[in-house]
Amino acid sequence: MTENLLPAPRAARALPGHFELGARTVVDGDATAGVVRRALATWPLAAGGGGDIRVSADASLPAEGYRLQIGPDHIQIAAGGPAGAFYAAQTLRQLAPQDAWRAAAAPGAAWAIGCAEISDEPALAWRGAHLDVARHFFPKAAVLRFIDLLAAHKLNVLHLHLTDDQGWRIESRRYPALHEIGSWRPQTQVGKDRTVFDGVPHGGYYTLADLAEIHAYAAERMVSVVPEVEVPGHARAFLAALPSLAASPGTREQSVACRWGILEEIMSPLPATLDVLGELFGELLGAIPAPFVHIGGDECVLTYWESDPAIASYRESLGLAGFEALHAYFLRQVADLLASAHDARAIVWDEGFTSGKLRDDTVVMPWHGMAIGREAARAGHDIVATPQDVTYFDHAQSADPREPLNIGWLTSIEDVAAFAPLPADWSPAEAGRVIGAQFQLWTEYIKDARKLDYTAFPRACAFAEVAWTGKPSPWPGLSGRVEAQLRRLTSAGVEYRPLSGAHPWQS
Ligand code: TNX
Repeated sequence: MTENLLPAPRAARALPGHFELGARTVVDGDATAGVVRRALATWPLAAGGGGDIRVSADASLPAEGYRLQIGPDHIQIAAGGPAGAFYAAQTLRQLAPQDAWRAAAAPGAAWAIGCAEISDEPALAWRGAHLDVARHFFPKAAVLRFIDLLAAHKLNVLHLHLTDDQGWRIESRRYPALHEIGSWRPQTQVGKDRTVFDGVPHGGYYTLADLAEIHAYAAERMVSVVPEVEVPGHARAFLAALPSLAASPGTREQSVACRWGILEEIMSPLPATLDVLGELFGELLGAIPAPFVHIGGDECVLTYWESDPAIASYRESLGLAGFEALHAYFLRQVADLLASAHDARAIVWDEGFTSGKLRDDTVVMPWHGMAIGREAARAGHDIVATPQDVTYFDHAQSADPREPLNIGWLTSIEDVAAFAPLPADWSPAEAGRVIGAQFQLWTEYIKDARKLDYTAFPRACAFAEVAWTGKPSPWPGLSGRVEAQLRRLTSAGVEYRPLSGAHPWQS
């Protein structure tokens, strides 16, 4: 039923009759047909069915746009490009019975798909999900499954937060200490108490081959991977492996962090750090040839810069007024390096923008709120809307005492549905800087894939609607379509939070 599609298409009209989709259905057409054929090959099609699906490129449509005409004997897909064809296939799967979301076919009949005419395209180019694999490591299989779920929601960016104080998750052939020492910690803080630890080692990292595989798997599903390497702060794991690159050496902790929060240890901004980062980006971007690379820049305590004589005189030699300006200068250098060596654009959290002048093409993620995003947009930066009050899914889903341990606050699905990534009072020039929106999954309190399911869904369903349509989709109107999507996720085996609240075993 077209009214159960999520995200909602631009225009849809149900028609009489139905098409029978099954193993005997043939996919043909031009080069874009391959995308649809590959998608169908992963579906649990029942024996039987028939008819054909004709796919063709239509240059008058945007790359991610498509037109889907379902008749009783033929399905016609016109796609702006491979992404459009892929999204047409996702829509088709949502129009099938919920068993279409299983991994293999239960014995049964071909799927009856109601005849319809749909024309669709996204409002926002960047429809992202951020996953912190540093605080807790998520094995490759969990990441691949997450990519499948993003693609099913027509989301197209996976921002992987690969490094932080508590873990470095990237193999380095040049500096193996990074994955040997930086990828694990002996124990982890228990709950919110920073003085109590569980005594259980935690760790893991992706080899460069794993990262290349994640990138390729995502690309087949029209998802771009944006790797993040945090500089210069949130770097305890990096500095545990490469202690000579720390500011104020000798005065600080020299181990992978076991507790959460803002820690003082920070990379030195001297050229030696940039040289090493340059080599590491070479390795990383060899595996993931990403056009955007996130370099963090958030929550930096600059005390160890101030107390380090070499860094203080470096700042003076550059004629920079203060250490904040040096922070911006350092981010600018990393961004220059990415641009010159890899033709990649840097992304920073908003502290990068408030600390001083960035490279003009640096993208800002305004996590402190849309007001900061607006300032960055006015200053000429592209932004991806990431305000923590609505896009931080590590916040509690409800005030119900049954909610499992979370970082606090409250971000309900209603809040997500009401989110306006293009605020009504922004000028067209300001709104034109919003390249998209993204939800965040920080994993201090998300230890495994089951809790990840619970935390991500169903808020990600509401988010997908907002990101695809570019505007709020008030909850009462959206709820029926989210319920339909949750039936599909049930078939897919996703352990989401039921709309009525946590199951006893999820609390
Ligand atoms: C702030 S958002 C952080 C993260 C934490 C998160 C928890 C940002 C750029 N920094 O390091 O995980 O809050 O919500």
